[in-house]
Amino acid sequence: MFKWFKKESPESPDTEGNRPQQTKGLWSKFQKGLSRTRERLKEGLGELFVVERIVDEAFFEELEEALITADINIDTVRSLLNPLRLKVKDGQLLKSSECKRYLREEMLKMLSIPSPAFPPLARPAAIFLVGVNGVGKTTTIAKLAYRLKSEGYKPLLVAADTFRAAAIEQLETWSRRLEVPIVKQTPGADPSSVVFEGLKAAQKRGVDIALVDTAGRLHTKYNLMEELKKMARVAGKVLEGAPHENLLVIDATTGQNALRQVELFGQALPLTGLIITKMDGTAKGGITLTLAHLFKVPIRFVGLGEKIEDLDPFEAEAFVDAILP
Ligand SMILES: Nc1nc2c(ncn2[C@@H]2O[C@H](COP(=O)(O)OP(=O)(O)OP(=O)(O)O)[C@@H](O)[C@H]2O)c(=O)[nH]1
Ligand SMILES: [Mg+2]
Repeated sequence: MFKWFKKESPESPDTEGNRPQQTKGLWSKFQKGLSRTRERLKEGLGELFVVERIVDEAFFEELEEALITADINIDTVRSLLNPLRLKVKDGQLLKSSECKRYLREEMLKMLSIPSPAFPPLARPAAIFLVGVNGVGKTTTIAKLAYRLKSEGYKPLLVAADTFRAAAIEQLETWSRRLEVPIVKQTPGADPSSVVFEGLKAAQKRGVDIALVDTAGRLHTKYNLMEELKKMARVAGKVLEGAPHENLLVIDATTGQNALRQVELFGQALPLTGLIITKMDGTAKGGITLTLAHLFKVPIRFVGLGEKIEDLDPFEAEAFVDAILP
């Protein structure tokens, strides 16, 4: 069975530097999906890494500016460059190519946050997807259900976004297309009651993973965040330890507002990971680094397109290779 996480998959290149076939696929998807961020960085970097030179403070300042244009925030940029600046201050002569190699390593360190195995081991496991409006929660649930099903797991969709009839219909459409069962109630029903019914059904039907779709909500709306907490409490009453994952979905095109979203959703629920969607449509992929740096919440998946197979496990090395021109 295909393993989703790097610890379990043969990710390292062999002695000739060739990557295994499966990893090559992931690398090229990241390359393609993140091309706009890479282009933006390339423009910003200009000649910085083209002509080999010994780096100085002026070089660092230019590099700083270039990284900021890809939506990496200033604090993150400084922590990336600090170790390099220190080397130079200590009198080391650093070539621009070495600087690039160190930068890559610093980025990798920043992104390498230990994350639990996916899917969680509990059976059934309950996974909540939460986030503000339109970030791609429902689509991502469908993509996850597709992945899980093709891995031989039995997923179940729980339509706990009862806010709009269209939201339930959207999930129903996926349920039919993917031939994955769904638990739903009528529009306007209490989302916690759908969670209760959904997780009970998951238990009864021997489902492996219940994927709970939640309504988009503004992180600044107190009542909506309280509703989310209630849904989580109800889940915990049905299944021990549930929700086993609270995944916050972030739209990469959002930019720096994502920071506030992680902060406030994180106050409502213990976030076990982030899913960053719409990486393919933006030059702002650098936000990924800032989120990892400031919150230390692992990035679990990235959305690299609109198709059902366009959700990939986050791979720090593939990401860094894809954004650094
Ligand atoms: N290009 C691209 N589009 C995406 C990606 N993920 C989701 N989308 C698109 O984003 C739009 C919104 O997706 P939804 O899944 O309905 O978002 P949502 O968070 O469930 O929205 P609400 O339930 O209204 O809060 C759809 O048009 C999706 O096709 C992605 O990774 N790349
Ligand atoms: Mg939705």
